[in-house]
Amino acid sequence: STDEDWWRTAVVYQVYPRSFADSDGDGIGDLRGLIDRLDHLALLGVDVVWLSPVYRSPQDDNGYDISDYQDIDPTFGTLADIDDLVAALHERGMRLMMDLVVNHTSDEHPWFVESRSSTDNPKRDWYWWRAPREGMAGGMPGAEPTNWESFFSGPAWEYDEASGEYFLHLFSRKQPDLNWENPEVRQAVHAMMRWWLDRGVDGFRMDVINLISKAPGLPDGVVQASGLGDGTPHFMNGPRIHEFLAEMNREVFQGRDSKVLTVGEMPGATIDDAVLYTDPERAEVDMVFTFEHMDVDHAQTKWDLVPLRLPALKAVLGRWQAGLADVGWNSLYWNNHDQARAVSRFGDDGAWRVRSATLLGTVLHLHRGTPYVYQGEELGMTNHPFGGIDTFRDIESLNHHAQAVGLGADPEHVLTSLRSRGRDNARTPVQWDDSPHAGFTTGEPWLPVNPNHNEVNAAAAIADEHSVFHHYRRLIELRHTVPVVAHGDFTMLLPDDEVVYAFTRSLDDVELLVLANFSGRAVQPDLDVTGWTDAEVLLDNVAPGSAAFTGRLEPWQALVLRRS
Ligand code: ISL
Repeated sequence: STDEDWWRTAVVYQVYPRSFADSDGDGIGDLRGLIDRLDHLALLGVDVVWLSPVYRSPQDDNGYDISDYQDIDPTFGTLADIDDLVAALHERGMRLMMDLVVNHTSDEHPWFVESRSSTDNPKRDWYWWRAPREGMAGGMPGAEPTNWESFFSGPAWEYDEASGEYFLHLFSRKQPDLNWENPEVRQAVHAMMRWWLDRGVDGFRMDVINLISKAPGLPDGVVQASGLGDGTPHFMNGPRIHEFLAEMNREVFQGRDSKVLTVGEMPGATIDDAVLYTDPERAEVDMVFTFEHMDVDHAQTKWDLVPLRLPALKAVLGRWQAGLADVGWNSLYWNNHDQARAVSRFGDDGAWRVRSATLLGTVLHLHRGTPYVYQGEELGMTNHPFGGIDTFRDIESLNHHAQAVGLGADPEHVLTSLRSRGRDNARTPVQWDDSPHAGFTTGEPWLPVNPNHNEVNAAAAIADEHSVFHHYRRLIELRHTVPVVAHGDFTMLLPDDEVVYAFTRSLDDVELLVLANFSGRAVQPDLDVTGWTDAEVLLDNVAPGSAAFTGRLEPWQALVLRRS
């Protein structure tokens, strides 16, 4: 692979700084805490750190509401700490990818403060301001300019008494949407991005970037069970999105000394969209985060739980592998700061925690694309045993609970979904050791540490060669050293099997067979295994490890076989 293509063999590690490591005892993670723990990441072997937002922010959505793009929130540290982080990462051969949150700002950002100050302020048009619906008084229920529902429950419009107009917020009311139709907005964002690259950062993860182009006229959406409209057809992959991304690429990334790594977070992007977004010839972004595989275990909304059916998961991931085989590139993830812990969601976080966590890692990391590891995933961290609503902190969960209970839902039922799918599951502190707050902080952690940290922690995992940590370390090493893992063709096998996830990878004369048993009982995969029973076992998550494949898989066993 060429210099320009280094990222095709890379593995990215996501740090959610609030929950990673706290250096000053205030109970909230910070940049110094991260810098002090970089040896953990170097030992794991990752190439890139994606850092969730550390910019100045009122923290309404834990930093995804930014009030100054060119400063660090005092909770996390200073610009000097970022410079130190970049230097410390580069020293260890790793790179830094910043979170770029430019669909919206905080309502406390000076741009919005000015925009709100009067209808003829020069920045008025930097956001989406609209009069109340014809013939209705502003602030009355139903007077919102469109019927769109916010991602965080309730209407996507907030009434501003002073000017008698509404502003659009697809997320919380403290996250007003920027108006990308206005060229000054785009230029201001580009300038800010260049400033970060000049400072030494290596890439951007772009928050909900496929929502930045809204359909002119802002049409109403189809009314949902909530009584509000689904606006997504009018702002997901909107009319000017490709133009905006190509322009950004031209204005910010081209002509730089080293390649800037980019990944677009894109809810609602189809494979066809993703081919366009990630076609290198079109020069938009390197890869996108799809949400399709995150939707397989829920019904209408993420809160309507349905059990995982393995064929549905395989169908989605298999289609993305095939769809981006010739043009474009996949990103691969089970976890991030918005999702429940994968081992609790798709594995068995009880008796088979280590087995199922290592199985999930094996399946994901043997796909073609760039794998992302979310902090704690490499330790097999699990969902947290949340209690009542007062134990949750996340605005998405709190708003959903208030709305659903307000509409008459059974509170216990709502809590069951929150406990299983709430974003706080991903946000409990990283478990470093078995000390009282798991070595995360000397103070009171902002969200409690999972009680299982006595058993599940980094110190214990590093000391145990059969741990989830060392399995992930081996997976990352395979991607770096075995070309078929990064570059080989992908073929899904047994699409209808409810229990076995099986596929091959091939490059030149080398072929891999990956077999994974998603169940707690031994199985015989329904495959013709001729030619595989004497293949080399490249990786096995069952200690002490198979000498050869016998045709049978142990509970939650995952095997990688190689022949040439
Ligand atoms: O979490 C979600 C579904 O499980 C989504 O509603 C989520 O908000 C969406 O995926 C967008 O996420 C990103 O933008 C949000 C922020 O709250 C998330 O943390 C971020 O990843 C608004 O900036």
